[in-house]
Amino acid sequence: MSANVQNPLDPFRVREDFPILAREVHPGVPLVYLDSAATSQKPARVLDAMNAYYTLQNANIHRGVHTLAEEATASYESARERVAHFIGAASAKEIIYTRNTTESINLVAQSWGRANLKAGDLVILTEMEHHSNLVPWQMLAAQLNFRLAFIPVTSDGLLDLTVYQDLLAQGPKLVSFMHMSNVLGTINPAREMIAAAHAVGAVTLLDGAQSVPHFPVNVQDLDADFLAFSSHKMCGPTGIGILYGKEKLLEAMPPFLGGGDMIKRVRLTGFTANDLPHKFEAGTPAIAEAIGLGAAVDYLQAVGMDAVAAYEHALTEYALERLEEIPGVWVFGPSAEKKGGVAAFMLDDIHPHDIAAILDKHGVAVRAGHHCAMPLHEKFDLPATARASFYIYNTRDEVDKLVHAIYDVKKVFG
Ligand code: C6P
Repeated sequence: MSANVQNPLDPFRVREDFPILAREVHPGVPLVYLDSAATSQKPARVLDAMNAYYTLQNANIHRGVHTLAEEATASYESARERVAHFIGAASAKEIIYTRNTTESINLVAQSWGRANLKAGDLVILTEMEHHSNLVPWQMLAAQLNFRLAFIPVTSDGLLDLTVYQDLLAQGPKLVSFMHMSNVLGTINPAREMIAAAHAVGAVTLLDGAQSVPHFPVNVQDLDADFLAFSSHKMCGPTGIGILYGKEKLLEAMPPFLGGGDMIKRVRLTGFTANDLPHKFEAGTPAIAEAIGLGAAVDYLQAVGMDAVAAYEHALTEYALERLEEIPGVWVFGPSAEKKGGVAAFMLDDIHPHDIAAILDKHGVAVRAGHHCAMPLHEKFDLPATARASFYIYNTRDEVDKLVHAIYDVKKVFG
């Protein structure tokens, strides 16, 4: 049940914790899972924790005084404490459970945004954002009439921070950006960008969907006002995400969704909102998923986030070296030292969907498409890319299999 603790990380020992990695995807063809940026695989300890909840504790939370309800509530809240500790939050009150990163960002837009943004205001985003950090602001801007401005992406896949400085001089109310790009792999200088935003009085939202699973992220060190991330990309289940917010900001924000659990008192004429964090958690939440997330956090902490980051960095360096050896391969984004474990690539003029379909015959799972970053692809005039993404259970041998399979794609297309 326990994580294979090690430092440095040994991927072969890690792999033993993930039952799915033992399967074949076609007869005699083992799975080479290179799609963890879309969703990670889950270790047995996460599956076991969720199964144990349903088998032994299943009850609704915060409502009953019976033993099962008390145990389920304790498990649910204990997971929140562990998530708070994992990202260095000052208190578990600052951890709001949502459904995913997307909902976390929508919560900030609909609650903080509606209360604080008005016509003529400026919100800064970047050209590399995932649709989750574009569309909620576009929807709100259309209603409230504030302006959106975008930090450009340079040809080498970095944010143009000179333009950022110019935009900051216009006095934005909010700066919302991704910590690590799900396409370019770029790791943005979050601490510096947040400090610069604070210097002009702007609030900051960091999209940590691709950072929190892959390297140590400490909200107090970064001084992030909000941080959004998803359990399913960090060894946990789908259906649960996290919004971290500084207590002072969350206290001042109106509730997002209304209903049970988010209230202290309801009269026919109105209601009094509950205390944090429950004010933002309306209705029966994803209880088993929160418990699974708690187990995922325990797992990653046992492996060690420094070890995770170091291992993935070395593997990504190796993968980029090997990919760039292949004639006709072009990898999108910056060089390895500025990049996390993502390699989005083009191969000759072969459509990425065809690449992905042939790789699948070799058991190699990659994602093909725009990866929910259409504006970024459009900027570079790319209809789509094929993307391999790495996590703690991937090995050099799997990178070699990817490379071998790409040569087969070249062969098929002559
Ligand atoms: N990116 C990918 O394959 P959700 O779907 O809400 O859990 O996460 C949204 C999201 C937000 N920001 C970034 C940087 C992301 O990478 C994602 C999810 C997946 O790249 C699915 S589109």
